[in-house]
Amino acid sequence: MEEILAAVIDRDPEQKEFHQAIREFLLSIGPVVARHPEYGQQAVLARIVEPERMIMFRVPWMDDLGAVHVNRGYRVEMNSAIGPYKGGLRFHPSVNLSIIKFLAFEQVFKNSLTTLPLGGAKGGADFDPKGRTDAEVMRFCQAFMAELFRHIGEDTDVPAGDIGVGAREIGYLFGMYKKLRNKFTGVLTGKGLGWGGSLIRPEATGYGVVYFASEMLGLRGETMEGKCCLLSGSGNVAQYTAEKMLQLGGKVLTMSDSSGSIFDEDGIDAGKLAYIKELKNVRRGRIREYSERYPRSVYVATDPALDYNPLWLHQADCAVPGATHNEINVRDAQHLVDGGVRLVCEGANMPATPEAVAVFKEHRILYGPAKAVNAGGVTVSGLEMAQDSTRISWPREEVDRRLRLIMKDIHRTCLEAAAAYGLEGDYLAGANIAGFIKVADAMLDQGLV
Ligand code: NDP
Ligand code: 2IT
Repeated sequence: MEEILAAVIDRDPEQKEFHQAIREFLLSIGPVVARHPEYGQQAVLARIVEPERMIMFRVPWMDDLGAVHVNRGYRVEMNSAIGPYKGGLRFHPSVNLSIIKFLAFEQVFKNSLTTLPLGGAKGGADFDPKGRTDAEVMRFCQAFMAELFRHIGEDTDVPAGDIGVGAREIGYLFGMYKKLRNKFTGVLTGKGLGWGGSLIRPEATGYGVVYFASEMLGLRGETMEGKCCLLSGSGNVAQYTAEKMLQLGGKVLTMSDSSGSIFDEDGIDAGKLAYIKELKNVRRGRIREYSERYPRSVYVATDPALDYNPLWLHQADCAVPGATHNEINVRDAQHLVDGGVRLVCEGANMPATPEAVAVFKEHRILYGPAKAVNAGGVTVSGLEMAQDSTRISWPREEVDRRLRLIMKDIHRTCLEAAAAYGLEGDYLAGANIAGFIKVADAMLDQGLV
């Protein structure tokens, strides 16, 4: 394990997020490799940490004033052992190769857990959609797809949304792909309902988070009913996590964006959530406006000088980070423990630092890792692909039923895989082990390719 990690670091010394994801994964996988010498003989680990293909490209585009901008586009095709490459696209100024590689790596094992035939990939660009007009976003998406189209396809690589890529961007990307290829296929997921999208896909990640959390609570004879929850983010994942929590009788106290967070002691109810959806998805405004609309709530602006996030200071039963990676550090984790939180479910990818995860473990917090907890999004993407290829669309209830069954299955699989290695109740180890074994066995079956 140490040799593999050292080689990864040596090869790309600056890719900190990628190292973090690999380190966490290798810590869980040690006992599996010890029990399966064939993995070592066939260098499965050395192969699995190296992307099958990395594409980086120039994205030149023109803003509304006629100025030319140049962004960098990425697609990291990590592993196709169990299916075509699959994973989201992120448009955010922080995007770099390290972040895309960590996300692609996590996606491999997440997709493996879904029970569907999906390989792992991730892509995006260091483009900031914030403050851009629809016309500018359209031109950027078209320029991005003008290169990406030659690398993807419904049986090759199927991108979807992630941070900064939602229904609007998927529409523009799909339109350009269709024009260039002269083919109407399920090459992207998260499409509009009238043109090949699946019901429940917008809701899927957030709903899946709460289905998973409910399974965890269920083992202790508890439900979401009456639970107070801290949520971060106010995008796709956070909105639908909140919606399902409310439906199951939970109380949502906080949400945030990169500028700050709101705390509403009365709870963010269905009406207030509808306001947030309109604010974020239609007006593309800031969460600060919530506190102006609902003056009993409190807004706290992000302070870069603080080494903790005030959002995690509030007392609650559950916490769901739903914004971005490393948003919970060791201090935040301690604040959550001190505030009475007993369950942490990761909506975002790698939102807790390794030190924060150690705090959860030490205090025996029920901790659900991202690659299991947030797998509902890509699960319904897989169901969208199935519907596209058969040209049939399933009713809402059918997609939701399948999503719920798969989240239940992932929960059970994590526990069983952990128990098989004497790590009872360790969801993190279980997710890594179960996700890995399926991919590793497929790689062995298929030889050195
Ligand atoms: P959105 O773009 O819809 O929302 C992202 C939210 O997180 C926004 O509120 C945004 O605030 C906030 N945010 C983003 N970056 C930062 C940052 N650096 N610091 C503080 N806040 C930040 O994205 P999603 O909801 O789709 O994604 C959220 C997380 O969930 C990501 O980690 C993503 O990888 C993960 N995920 C998404 C899935 C999906 O299906 N969409 C599936 C599984 C995981 P602001 O508007 O100010 O930028
Ligand atoms: O991180 C993720 O799982 C996603 N952004 C969703 C990927 C997908 O292909 O639906």
